[in-house]
Amino acid sequence: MAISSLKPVKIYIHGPSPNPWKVIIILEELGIPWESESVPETGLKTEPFISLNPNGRTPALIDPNNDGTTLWESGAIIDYLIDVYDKDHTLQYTSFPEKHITRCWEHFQMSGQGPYMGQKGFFMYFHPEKLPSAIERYDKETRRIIGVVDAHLSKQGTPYLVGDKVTYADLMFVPYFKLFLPVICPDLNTKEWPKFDAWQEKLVARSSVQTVLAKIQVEKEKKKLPGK
Ligand SMILES: N[C@@H](CCC(=O)N[C@@H](CS)C(=O)NCC(=O)O)C(=O)O
Repeated sequence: MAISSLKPVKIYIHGPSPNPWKVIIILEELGIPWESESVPETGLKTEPFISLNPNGRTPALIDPNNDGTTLWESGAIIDYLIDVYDKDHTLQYTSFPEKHITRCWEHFQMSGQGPYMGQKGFFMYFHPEKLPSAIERYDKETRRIIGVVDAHLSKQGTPYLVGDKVTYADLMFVPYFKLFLPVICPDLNTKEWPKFDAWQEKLVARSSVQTVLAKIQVEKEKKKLPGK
C-alpha cells in the first residue's frame, strides 16, 4: 500500500515518557501518518487499555491499514513497522550479517539502555526511601552504557552503530539519551565520550527527531499544568 494512502496509525503514549517516542521517530522517518492518545496513570493497568497491552504500559499501536493489527512492546512494534513499511530499506540492512548486528543494538537498547536508565530515574525521583546504593548502581550502569556505545563507535570508526548507514536501532536510543539523560544524570557531560556525542548530534539533527523532540516538549509542558 502506498504511504500516501495510509490511514493514521494510532499510538498510545504516556505523556513525555520515552518508549512510545522511539516508535514515533520511526513513524516520522518512514512518513507514516500517526495520531497519539496519552493514557493517564490511572488508565494503564485497567480496561480498556489492558486489552491493547496486557502489560499495561505504553506504547501500544493499532494499525487500521492492516486489519487493526494491535501490538505492544516498543521493539516489537518497531520490528513490525520496519517489516511492513520500510520497503525501500531506508532504515535497515538486508545484507548479512549487518541485518543481525542491527538487531543486537536494538536488543541492547531494549534490555540495557531503557531499563537501567529507567531504574535510575525511579530510584532518584520516585522510590519512597533514598537508597544510595541503588542510585549508584544505576548511575554507573547508565555511564557504562554510554561508554559501550562510545567505545564501539571509536573501534569501528563508523558514524553509526552498524556502518555508515543510520538504522532504526540508532534512532531507538534517542529519547532516553537525549531527553531522559539530563533528568537522571544532570551533572553528566556527554563531551567526555566524544564519539558518542558526535553520534547523538547527528541523530538529533534529523528532521524526524527534531519534530519528535518538539512534540515531547509539548507533553512535558502539559504535565506541569496545575491540576494535571
Ligand atoms: N519494554 C516496554 C517498556 C514500556 C514502558 O515501561 N513504558 C512506560 C513509558 S516509557 C510506561 O508505560 N510506564 C507506566 C507504568 O509503568 O505504569 C516497551 O519498550 O514497550
